[in-house]
Amino acid sequence: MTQLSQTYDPKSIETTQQQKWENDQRYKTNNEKTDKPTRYMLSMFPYPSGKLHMGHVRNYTISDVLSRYYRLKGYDVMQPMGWDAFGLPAENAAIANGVAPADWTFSNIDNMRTQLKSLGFSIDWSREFATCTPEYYRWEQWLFIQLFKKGLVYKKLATVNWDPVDNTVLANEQVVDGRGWRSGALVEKREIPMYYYKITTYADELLNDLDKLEGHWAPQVITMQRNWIGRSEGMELHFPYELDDEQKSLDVFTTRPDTFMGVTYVSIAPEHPLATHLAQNNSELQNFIAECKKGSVAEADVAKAEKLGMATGFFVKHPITQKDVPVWIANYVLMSYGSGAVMGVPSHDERDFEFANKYDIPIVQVITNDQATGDYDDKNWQDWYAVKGTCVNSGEFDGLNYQQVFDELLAKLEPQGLAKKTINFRLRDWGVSRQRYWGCPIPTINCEHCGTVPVPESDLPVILPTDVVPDGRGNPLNKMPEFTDVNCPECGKPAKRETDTFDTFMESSWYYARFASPNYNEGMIDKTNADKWLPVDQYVGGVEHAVLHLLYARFFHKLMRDEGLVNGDEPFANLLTQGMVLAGTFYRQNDDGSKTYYFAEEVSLSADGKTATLKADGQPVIIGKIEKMSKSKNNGIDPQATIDQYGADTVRLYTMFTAPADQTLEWVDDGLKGPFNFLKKVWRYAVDFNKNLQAQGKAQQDLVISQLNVKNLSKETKNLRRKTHETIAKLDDDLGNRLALNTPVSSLMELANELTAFEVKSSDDLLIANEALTSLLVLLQMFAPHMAEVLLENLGLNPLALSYPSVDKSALVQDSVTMVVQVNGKIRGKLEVAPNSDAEWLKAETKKLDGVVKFLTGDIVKEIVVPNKLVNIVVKG
Ligand code: ANZ
Ligand code: ZN
Repeated sequence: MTQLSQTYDPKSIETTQQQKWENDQRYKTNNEKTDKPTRYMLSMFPYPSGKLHMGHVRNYTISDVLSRYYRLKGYDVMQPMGWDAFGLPAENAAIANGVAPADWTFSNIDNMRTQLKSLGFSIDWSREFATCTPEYYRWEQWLFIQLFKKGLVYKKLATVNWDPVDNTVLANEQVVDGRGWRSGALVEKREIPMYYYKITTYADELLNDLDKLEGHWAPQVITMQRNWIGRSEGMELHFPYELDDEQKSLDVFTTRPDTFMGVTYVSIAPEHPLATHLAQNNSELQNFIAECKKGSVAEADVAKAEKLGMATGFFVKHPITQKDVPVWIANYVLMSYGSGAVMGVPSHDERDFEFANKYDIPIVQVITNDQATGDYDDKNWQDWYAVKGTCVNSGEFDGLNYQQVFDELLAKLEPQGLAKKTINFRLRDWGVSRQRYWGCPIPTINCEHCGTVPVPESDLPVILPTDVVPDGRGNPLNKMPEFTDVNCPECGKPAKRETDTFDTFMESSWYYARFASPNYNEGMIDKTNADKWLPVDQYVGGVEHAVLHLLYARFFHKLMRDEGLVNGDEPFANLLTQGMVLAGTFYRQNDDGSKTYYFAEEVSLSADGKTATLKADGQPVIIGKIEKMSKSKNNGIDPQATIDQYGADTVRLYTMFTAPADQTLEWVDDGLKGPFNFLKKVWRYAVDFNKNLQAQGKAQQDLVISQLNVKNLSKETKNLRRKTHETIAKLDDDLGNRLALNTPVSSLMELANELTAFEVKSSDDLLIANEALTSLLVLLQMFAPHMAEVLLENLGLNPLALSYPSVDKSALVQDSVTMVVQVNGKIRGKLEVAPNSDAEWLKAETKKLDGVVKFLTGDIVKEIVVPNKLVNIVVKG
């Protein structure tokens, strides 16, 4: 056997190891039915942007450590990888560089695959797929057609951002300050037909099934799901009015019918039919409505926008007081929520309050409660607004609480058709049409005679042409008759193929299920394999995907379940949302208010780290905040450069060790030295250890622990043995139960410290040191798989035959513990005693110690015993 060098050189081992794993298909999933338990480990698959970033490294290392853990524990593990390959960046790159999105995407995939492989992840690469291939997206088209037939997909008009210069629809993020990002033209709103998935049909189930997620889930993720679905119980109330001699009523949705008597106006959305009607002969209202239609269509922007309104001069009747209530058109009322109309209660609703103050609308307090102190006025009204209490200034409802008013109103108004109990969801149906080239073609044909006709299943897939370079002026598919011109499948006459493509959230909504049978040609999912692997046991990804992506995937799972493709109600049993990777920033303030950011390596820090200068000119730069790594802040650390410098094992170890997986990780370049030195130390020790063994003519089979007489071991030897088994038990609990990935690394470091300080004095000692070393290396395989495996093999062990070490409980028992003895909080001695010794006995023994006696100079006022740790005597005088 060739001797390993004493110095740890990751470059010389890592690629060799990776090659070896690839050659013997080490991490290929066992798909046969076995009696082993299975574990499906999945990290959110990447968008192939071209390069890995540190967020990826952290994400995939987490799932890799856990995958390796379950492999050691004897599970059949599946850890796949693929590419979320459709999306806007490819089109933008095409516009910038004139390359076809397909070429750009596939060459990025090649780069990133190489990078991922250089990190030594135990991925089953035979399952790899990119979502932009027809083999994948055809099943998305197939499912669309099934849902279309079932009525779970429908078409309706929707408002989009329209760039009148480039003649193209813009995504919300392509609208910058109300203008098209490329043309700079003022963006307009346009109504175009789009396809919708009826996710609202599943709203109740999506909400209720959150209770089934009993595994590891961050509570805020569940809350975000709940809020996004946004179930509100409330009441629909009608305000009667007369228009053109017709009796009608304006209905509003409210969650606070108890504030009904505080209504001082009613506001309607600019798109509300009543608004349209009232504006017919009123140019001022028409202009105002047109004004409201400008700007972004994103709901978040609507919420932030300044509240604008205009009185219509029209009145409706309050059904209880019979008084006239003015109708306003307001930009903060969404047409898509409730009935597109709101009863304005400025005294108890924040938005109404802002609106009423702006337009001098009366504010009448109608709720009082004991929690709020002082009198109700403009300044402290917030104390009241969210709180349910008792009605005041409310006529017949005075003194009643929320529920009582609710019931009274219903009893009174429902028989007249003026009130109804309702439930509203904030969740909207999912608009899936995008006017983009680089996406999955929507499989429909538009026929003048037959309308929308789905592409027959036998004609699937509708293949997206890939030799196309978009120029930013509309969807290039529209200029390709070879794509658009078809005969209608129903009447046979000439028709046009749909050129819209799916929202790219679609591909990421079911990839987790496809991984179970990635090459299956007979259908979307092969049920047998899906049953073996689903649900995903552990999903890992960024919290930014814990709202929409998660919701859509949960929705798709239910759709596929109802299609008979998968079992179970939920796609993911556990979700670990990892924290962001942050780094420090350095910048200079420019005259125009902008900032110029510098890379950390361009800057020198003062000794105390409080000031910094630019190396280039020696002039000061400002030390900015520690922020998420990003291109715009020049604070991204390139994983490749770090791997080249330290090796993948150190990078993996560092990303796991530096912070708990679900918290932010503050990247400090110097921080890599700690884990690197630790690996060097283990390397050196293991190489020396093996040399010594060989010198003694010993091999692993001569070092069998069962031959040992444990009772005769020295205290030091017992301590090392205990440390070994404590570490084995600790990691098992950390990784298997607590999902803690940072503390295992410190435990391994502690074990390595004890081992390297341990002196081998007897053959028994050698057995114990060997046990400690091999356990350390087996466990270290999860974090630093390359070097650990090389060292294990060097010791003559077969890595394929190794499993998670078992804990010898008897090794955990301590014969004695060392307790610290203090007087008035200062250490004055030590006691070597049996574990869990009696407290009274301990107090007595303490007072016999020479080191202690001389400090017992006054009255003993208190004696504190912390079991197995400490005795503290408090003296006074
Ligand atoms: C009167 C009121 C008084 C309200 C009060 C709240 C507090 P959630 O809980 O999100 O369902 N609302 C109803 N339809 C709306 C629309 N289309 N656009 C904007 N706001 C609308 O919110 C329900 C509340 O949002 C409703 O209850 C209504 O204001 C407003 F002290 O009615 B409330
Ligand atoms: Zn037709």
